[in-house]
Amino acid sequence: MGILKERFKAKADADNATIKELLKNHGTKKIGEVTLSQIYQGMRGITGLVSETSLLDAQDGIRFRGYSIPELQAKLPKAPNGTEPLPEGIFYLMLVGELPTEEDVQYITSVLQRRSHVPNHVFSVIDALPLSTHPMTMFVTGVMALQTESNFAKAYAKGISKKDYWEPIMDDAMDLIARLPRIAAYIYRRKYKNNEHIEPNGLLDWAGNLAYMMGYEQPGFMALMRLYMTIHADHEGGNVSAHATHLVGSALSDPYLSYAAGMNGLAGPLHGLANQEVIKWIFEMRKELGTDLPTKEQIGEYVKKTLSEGKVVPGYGHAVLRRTDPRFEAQMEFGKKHMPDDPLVQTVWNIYEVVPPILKSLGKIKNPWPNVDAHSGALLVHYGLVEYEFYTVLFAVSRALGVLANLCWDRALGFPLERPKSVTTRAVKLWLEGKEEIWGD
Ligand code: HAX
Repeated sequence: MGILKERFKAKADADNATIKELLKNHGTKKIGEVTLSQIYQGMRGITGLVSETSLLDAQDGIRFRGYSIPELQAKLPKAPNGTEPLPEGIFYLMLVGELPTEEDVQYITSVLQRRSHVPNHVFSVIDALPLSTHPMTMFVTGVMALQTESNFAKAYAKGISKKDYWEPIMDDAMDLIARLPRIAAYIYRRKYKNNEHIEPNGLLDWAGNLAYMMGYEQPGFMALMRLYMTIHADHEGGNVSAHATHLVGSALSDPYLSYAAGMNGLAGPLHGLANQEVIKWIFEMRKELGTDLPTKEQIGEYVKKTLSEGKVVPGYGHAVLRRTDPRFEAQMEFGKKHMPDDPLVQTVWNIYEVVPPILKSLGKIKNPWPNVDAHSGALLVHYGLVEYEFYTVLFAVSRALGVLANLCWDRALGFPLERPKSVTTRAVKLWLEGKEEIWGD
């Protein structure tokens, strides 16, 4: 057993004991009440999941094991001469619950390098798809093809004991994380770079190697990838991608199946696909207005037009946050440092000044502030990554760190099959008339 597994097991044993005690003493305590509006409106605010890796506060933003994004930028180990945290570090933090040392992060990098081989059939499966296929469809198809490699599926077929599930789950999680950059870069080069591929560079860290295999060797882009992969990794348990991965995993579907399910959710425009929608929307605005740097007045008119057509302003709003997303702020800082004069980045900042008051004035939007997706594309375009349909694949590679760390915890803590109760409107009406027995079983 490697050091990562040893540390994880020690923490899991301690946490299992804590949870047992907690449930013994407080298991019947109520944590909230559920209203009829909540069950009809996307279960907002219903506490119904445990997700150990991060916690989202409406005002504070995301905290990973208690650490905010600025704290992590300061405290997580960086690449040699690098300025941004290495995402291997946030994975360690989510998995083990403690900040990693430089050596811990180097260890994760080397484990991921060792596990990164992608079998040929995965590329053949991707190659069988038409070139016009959306990159997220190619990506999830590649992940599904990789499922042949699942340690957990094989161990389960052989009859592994429930108490040992976590170990092959962790092996699958590490293998999958190690292999995703290769799959993502393969899709990028196949679709956009004449099918000319770049072999991995065994000396680079996980995010640096992704940049390298995609064909982006500029130090600025590598730094951006490290930041990007760190800040997109997790956003507590209830968002669509995290929740779907956790839900499917609760049926003991292996990590490949569970992660693919989650990423199908990330591919929706109200979730991760919003990053492509933002740049598409800005490009369309620039085309329509005939300028690369629209004025605030022009942006305001364009926003009103978007709303009048019954569409959302992509990159704005959030189901939980009630402030500017700290992940937006981290990217804004990166922009100020590396490309303050870029007209597209400046347009993103102008949109930030214009959109919130307009959304507020509608009176129905709970959060008029930008989310993570409002900024990411403009930074990528700056380095030449203009193929915006690919952006959600980058998000998916990063999100693997959080949702797969969570799957390890789900199995280590023995969480059961997830199965909430649903109702029909007929049953609700009868219940309101006082006929409660109609709920069924
Ligand atoms: N533009 C226009 N209208 C918006 C809006 C926006 N950006 N955000 C919310 N609204 C509307 C909703 O559509 C809803 O309208 P109706 O009552 O007419 O249906 C109303 O305002 C109330 O919505 P809400 O309660 O404030 O927001 P929700 O929790 O229902 O939805 C969303 C949260 C993120 C889905 C929403 O804000 C949205 O569609 N934003 C644009 C898409 C986007 O940026 N998604 C990425 C979110 C972050 C993420 O997951 N990244 O991966």
